[in-house]
Amino acid sequence: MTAASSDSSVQRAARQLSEWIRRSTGIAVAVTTASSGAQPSTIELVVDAQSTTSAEGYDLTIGPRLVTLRAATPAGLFYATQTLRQLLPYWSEYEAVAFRQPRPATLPSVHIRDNPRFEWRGAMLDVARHFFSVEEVKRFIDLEALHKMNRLHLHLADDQGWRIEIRKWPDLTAKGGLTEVGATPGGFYTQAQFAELVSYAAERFVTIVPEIDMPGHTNAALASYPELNCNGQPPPPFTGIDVGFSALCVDKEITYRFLDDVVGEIAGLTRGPYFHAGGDEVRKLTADQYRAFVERVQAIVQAHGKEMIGWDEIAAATLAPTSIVQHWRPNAATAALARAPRLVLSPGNRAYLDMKYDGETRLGLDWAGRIPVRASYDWDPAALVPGARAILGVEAPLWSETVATMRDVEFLAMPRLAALAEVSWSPQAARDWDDFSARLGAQAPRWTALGINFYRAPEIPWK
Ligand code: TNX
Repeated sequence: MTAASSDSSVQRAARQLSEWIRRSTGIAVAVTTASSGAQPSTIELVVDAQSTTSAEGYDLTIGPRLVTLRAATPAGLFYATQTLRQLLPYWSEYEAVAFRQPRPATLPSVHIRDNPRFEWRGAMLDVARHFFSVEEVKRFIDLEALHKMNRLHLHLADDQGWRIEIRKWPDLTAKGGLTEVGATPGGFYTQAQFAELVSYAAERFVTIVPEIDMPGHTNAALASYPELNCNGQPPPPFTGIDVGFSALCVDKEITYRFLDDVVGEIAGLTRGPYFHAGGDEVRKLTADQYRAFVERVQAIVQAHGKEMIGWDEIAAATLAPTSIVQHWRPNAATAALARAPRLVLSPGNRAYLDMKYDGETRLGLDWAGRIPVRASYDWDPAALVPGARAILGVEAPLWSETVATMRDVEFLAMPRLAALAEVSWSPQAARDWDDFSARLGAQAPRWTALGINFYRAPEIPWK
């Protein structure tokens, strides 16, 4: 019997746990909301505000007669269930197996006290260069949840496509959503579909961070609405992979009415506090134009009740205390980054999931170098930007110029997503490459059961 708190997300986590147990042992475990009073043969999920763990931490105790998961918040309990999941046999991941006879599964007797190092444990999926369906994004969220990650940054607009319905500007998707890299058909999320993604993510304690990249990376918007262009002429759709050639017309007032509508509609669809305004790779504006634009957009984002996040170029502007700089250029000036009010670290040469593993990787780019699994694991976020004011955490971006299917996504993300999840969760002193690579290798049967197309990096002792 699984006794759970009546909180709906805890109930959901308990039902999922019961399902994993049924799959692995054939035993049906009832989920109740009663407090068991530590009855034997019970798995207890307890939200305990007095718990000494941090907000997202948990205690997991597996004893001879009782299993207890205890956390200060439902999020912490959710992470406890993910850890228990990993202690169950790998075949608990097979959805379509039904044992006729109950099969024993043995859990180790353990006490685990676990707390995350960083509050931002993210991944980014670029759905603009290649579009990914709602079902595919859900699968990506599942990969994050398995690794106790809690931010999904969606790159929703770029030169090649606009991927979210904006009711006041319907041509953004009617025209700007049609294509993608390689001129294959694109796509977009209706507001209802986007809301469904927000809920699906929230049920797994993942906050969606929506990004509309601006003022550059905007060809899809410029092609959809002539009036957004300085010369009133819409450019043709773009299906290549160059960057830096497009920019909104920063001197026209309509640009800011447009952005106010876009930020407003998207802010209304998200539950998290963030709006990502891009800001990278602008080659068409002067430094003064760029700074003034970022500061104006920051005010729009704040007026809609959100905190602005932007790529590291925005550090050149005057930023509000709540604004977040996302470090990406390996050679970005660290002095400017250190002044950022808050920082998320995505160094291209460590955290970019779209970099090739090595010279033999068919997918991916290599502008920031090649990133074997060890390079994605073996670094200390605290040492990256000397004097940084506040490091929120780490995010692993997956740009999709070369990535068109979920199988491609999985190949580049796994196993590096697991490595970066550990970089953002575990204290530096507890991390060791040899230990990690052995634990990583042990995931192979589970990942295979989950149908994940992971890269069997030759240096990992895969089981
Ligand atoms: C740089 S990272 C970009 C993206 C590309 C990516 C490819 C960043 C803020 N800008 O536009 O997709 O490199 O790795």
